[in-house]
Amino acid sequence: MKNVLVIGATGQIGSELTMELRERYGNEHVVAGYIHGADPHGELKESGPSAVVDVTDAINIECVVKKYNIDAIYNMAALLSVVAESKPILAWKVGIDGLWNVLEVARAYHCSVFTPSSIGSFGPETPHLLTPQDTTQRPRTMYGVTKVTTELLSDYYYHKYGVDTRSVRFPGIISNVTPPGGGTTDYAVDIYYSAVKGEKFICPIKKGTLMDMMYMPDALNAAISLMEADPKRLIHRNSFNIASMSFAPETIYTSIRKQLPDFEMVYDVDPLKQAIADSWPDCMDDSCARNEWDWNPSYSLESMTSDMLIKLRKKLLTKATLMSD
Ligand code: AKB
Repeated sequence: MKNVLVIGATGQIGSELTMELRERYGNEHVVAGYIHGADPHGELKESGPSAVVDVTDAINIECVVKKYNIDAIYNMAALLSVVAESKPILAWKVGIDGLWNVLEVARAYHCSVFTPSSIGSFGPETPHLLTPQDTTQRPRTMYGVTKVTTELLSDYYYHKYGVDTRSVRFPGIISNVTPPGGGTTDYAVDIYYSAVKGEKFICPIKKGTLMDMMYMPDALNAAISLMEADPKRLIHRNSFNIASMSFAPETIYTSIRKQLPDFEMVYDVDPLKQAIADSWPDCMDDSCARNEWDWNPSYSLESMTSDMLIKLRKKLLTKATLMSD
């Protein structure tokens, strides 16, 4: 049986990834790695082992890998695109110095490693429509610089040392569990919270701005399926384009209005977020992922909207009931 360590297990993707891995591999086989101040709570804390894992501390990572006899590491620690622009040195330290530590430990202890890349690894010169798997990657953000470096360093460790590194380029991820923090695509999560709370949504991204997006269950499935894929079929490794839906703000707004006709949205464009969004693909070509490891997403915008609204209503109602007790 595999033993898995998730680094960044209390973050937006890490928290749900840890629970999904526990479901598939057994609770005791999946360690939730977190940093002080972002401790796990509730089910995440109670359902399985957890340990402090600071990605910038190689000895700390090594101790946890040794203690739990880890075979696979999901390295989810990173700063998102907007926050990385205001903290570029920290973004590099966590994203790249951290990755280097993970790869060195993986090399010594024969672990496989998943480290996500992103649509942020592309830049203004990249073809925006059906962005190819192998194409120009000259991002102008620090987030993008760290993601391209992640891809290159991960491939380097595979070719040079045989470390089994794998990665996907995540689109904006939409979820009803842990909110994202500091990303360009966060608006596509925030809009659902405003809709369910009955508040007017102020959209920071301009009408007509297309970006790839994905519902969390598909994102989790992508990461785990790639890690479980037959290595003989993989022509690419770091990193695969994956896509499921691409929309602009007015399209997600219309999708929500079909169920909540009184919901209102106005625009107040954030220039930094808009510049980043404009430099990213409109929609990626994910045929390599489909051919090499059978990637096939389940959710469309409409099915995601239905599920998000049901789950968020329930979540906010439970929260309100708990507060009134
Ligand atoms: C962000 O907006 O920074 C992230 C991403 C697309 O990688 N959600």
